[in-house]
Amino acid sequence: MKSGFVAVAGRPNVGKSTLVNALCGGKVAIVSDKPQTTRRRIFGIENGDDHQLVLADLPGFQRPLDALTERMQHTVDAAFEEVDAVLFVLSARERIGAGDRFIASRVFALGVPVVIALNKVDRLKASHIAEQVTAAARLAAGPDGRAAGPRFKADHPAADWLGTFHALHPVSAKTGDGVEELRAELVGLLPEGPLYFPAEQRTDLSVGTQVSELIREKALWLTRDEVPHAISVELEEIDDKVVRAAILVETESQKQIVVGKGGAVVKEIGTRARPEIEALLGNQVFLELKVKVRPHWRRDDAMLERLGF
Ligand SMILES: Nc1nc2c(ncn2[C@@H]2O[C@H](COP(=O)(O)OP(=O)(O)O)[C@@H](O)[C@H]2O)c(=O)[nH]1
Ligand SMILES: [Mg+2]
Repeated sequence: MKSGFVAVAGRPNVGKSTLVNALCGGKVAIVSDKPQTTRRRIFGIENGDDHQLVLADLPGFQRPLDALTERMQHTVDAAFEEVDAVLFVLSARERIGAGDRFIASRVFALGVPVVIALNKVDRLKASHIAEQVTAAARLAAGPDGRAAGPRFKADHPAADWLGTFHALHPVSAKTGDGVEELRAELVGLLPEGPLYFPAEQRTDLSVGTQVSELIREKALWLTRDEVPHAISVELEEIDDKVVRAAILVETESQKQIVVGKGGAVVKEIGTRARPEIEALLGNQVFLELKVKVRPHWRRDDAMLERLGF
């Protein structure tokens, strides 16, 4: 049995969560076009006959601005302490630049193999993909052109690895192109080990947290500017018939946006979330959503504890 943990690193919006879902063969992490969609560490678990691959989807590296982002950054630092490999995700659709180099400097210093996934190659010209592969490979070299010095745990199965990154895979998390090969690559890096989670489990999040996250995902897609950052979801009741949840925002004007004209926005959030919640729970539910103002919840330690951060 091979088993182990792979941390997923990369700039916001490069498709880390989408890729974790694709690698796990089902939705474990919510996805949106807004930064800071991923607020907590989520394990996506992929089980094979001979392996268990645990992917840690993470908030992006960021400068802490408030109690929430400070907790998020602490989660990221802790997650990188004990991993067997890192999956470093880049977007082929954007210029590979300073933000990627900053993350490269962190992941190449960890001393574990780094697999680069060049994501979003769907509908891109082959010549453009080739250029981006070259730019991605260059990330492994320091400013003086020398390799960015990986240190290796001597007893690691890939200890004879000589390059600066272990492998580079062009993929599309959206279409699934290249995902199978990437999964095999990651599994190949895992050491012999036990089952860390029951073999039928696909994530470590509780059902309640998964439900809250699905509601938050729909709210993120339907709002913009500063509103997505201010949204959190608190589950108030869940049983086999009813799900009651509060969408928390920080100000009265944000509340108006999330409620919408005549309640249209919050109604749409419910309409989009309910089928996915029902699929998760395996039965039909009555979904009741309220929008509540909780000033400064992002700075409120007691509130953050309640929300599970
Ligand atoms: N075209 C394309 N879009 C993608 C792909 N993977 C992710 N996306 C989109 O990129 C955005 C950010 O995705 P997400 O997984 O939340 O990124 P994260 O912040 O790195 O976790 C979403 O709008 C996704 O639908 C891909 O392979 N191709
Ligand atoms: Mg994410």
